[in-house]
Amino acid sequence: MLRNKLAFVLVLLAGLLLVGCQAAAPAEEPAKVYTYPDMVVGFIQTGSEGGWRAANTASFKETAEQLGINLKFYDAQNHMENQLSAFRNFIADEEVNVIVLAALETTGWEEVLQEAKDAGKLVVLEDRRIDAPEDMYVTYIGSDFAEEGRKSALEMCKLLEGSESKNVVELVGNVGSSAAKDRGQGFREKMGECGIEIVKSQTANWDATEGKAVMEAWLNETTDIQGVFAQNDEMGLGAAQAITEAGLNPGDDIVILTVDATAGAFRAMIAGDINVVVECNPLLAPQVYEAALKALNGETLPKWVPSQEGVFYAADAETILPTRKY
Ligand code: GYE
Repeated sequence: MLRNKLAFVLVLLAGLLLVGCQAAAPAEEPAKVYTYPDMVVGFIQTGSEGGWRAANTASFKETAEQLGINLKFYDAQNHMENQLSAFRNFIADEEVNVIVLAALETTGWEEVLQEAKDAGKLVVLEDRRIDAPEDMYVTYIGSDFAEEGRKSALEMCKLLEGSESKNVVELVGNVGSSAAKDRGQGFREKMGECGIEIVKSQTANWDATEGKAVMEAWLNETTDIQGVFAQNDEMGLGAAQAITEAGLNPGDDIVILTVDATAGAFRAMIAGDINVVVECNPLLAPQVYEAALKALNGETLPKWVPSQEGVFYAADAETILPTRKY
């Protein structure tokens, strides 16, 4: 009898204790569900080096406005040190919860990425990939630049079909960037399929004026050039000017292939100066903001979401240009 009473008291005590603890333990705060207006994005842009970049910047500014995102935009004017100091400023900015980076170069990021991680800032890469461990950033949203290079070589093969020699000159983007490295590597992977030889290769920093100057210098040395592989539209437009001023016909005596597909390249295709354009999509903001919001709400994302892109030909340029957004 006594034993039963004792057992009952013990059970009662245990029960009270449990209730007591639960009453004492504060109910766990439900996790905050972030919405776009909760996002404060520190955006580090490369600079403003041409049509593609202008479209990319506009995509981020306009989409942030539409979604009610607080965007702190920084233009690094194509200086890596500016990007690094802006990155640290955004880490120190308590308001900022997401840092978006368009990296000028692939290397030099691990230290600041670790600082961002320690400070609880999410980092999303847009446009350009970097060489850093994947666990140091949420995801990379951008193009398959190597694939753009491979496509460019195969299209150049078609343009030079039947040509006795296939001497191609390459106008390269800014040294150290993933876009320049990967496009060049992709082109070299496929150029052997039709015996293309890269006889000259030099950076023109994505710039029309520099593209013109570099092409002028090459044409002063030799006119035994059958094709130009310009890693972006602006450099190709500069090369076309130099070819014209050398008394040759761009798009005919020397074929030109560019990458990006901005409106300027379409107009040059219509004018007959450029033959083929490989697309690179700059309108990445909606995907980037969506990814950042998912990550803020605790979702794990694939590390790379490649953009879908096409190839455009001079013959179709007039019809397609009116449909283009940039
Ligand atoms: O091709 C060029 C720009 O990173 C994909 O940068 C981008 C490149 C683009 O300056 O026009």
